[in-house]
Amino acid sequence: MVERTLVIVKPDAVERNIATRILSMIEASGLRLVSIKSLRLGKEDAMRFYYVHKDKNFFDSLTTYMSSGKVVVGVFEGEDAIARVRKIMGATDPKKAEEGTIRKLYGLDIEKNSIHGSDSVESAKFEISFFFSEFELD
Ligand code: IDP
Ligand code: MG
Repeated sequence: MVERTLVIVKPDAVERNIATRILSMIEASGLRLVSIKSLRLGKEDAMRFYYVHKDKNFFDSLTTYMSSGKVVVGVFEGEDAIARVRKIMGATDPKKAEEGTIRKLYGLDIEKNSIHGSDSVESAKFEISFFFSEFELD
């Protein structure tokens, strides 16, 4: 199925000037970059975005971190885009991520793991519309 997925290059990676290097790895896999922008989330925005994790013990730290600096958000499209991006990202904890994945290469720790990618069709829909309006998604 042709899908769209939302990617966030997280503050740790933007700060180290490796945002486009990371996005290039996804483009190189054949997925099409539909839309892209750079912005800084407020704490409240980050809390809304990560609402599913509101009861986790890392929620406060995660949302503080995600609002600590600029992020680059992008939408990628292609056959099975959601799973393909998750595969290129690697496991949540960089220490457990496969060789050659973005998190293995660039992630600093389980929180500052350089990239977010949607995990389902439903979350992709919510996450894409969180950041992008219809006229940015042609
Ligand atoms: P995912 O990003 O691989 O889908 P999730 O479990 O959805 O992982 O967690 C969302 C984000 O929350 C992670 O990418 C990471 O930044 C942070 N996170 C997840 N687990 C932990 C943890 O145990 N400690 C600190 N931060 C965490
Ligand atoms: Mg997740």
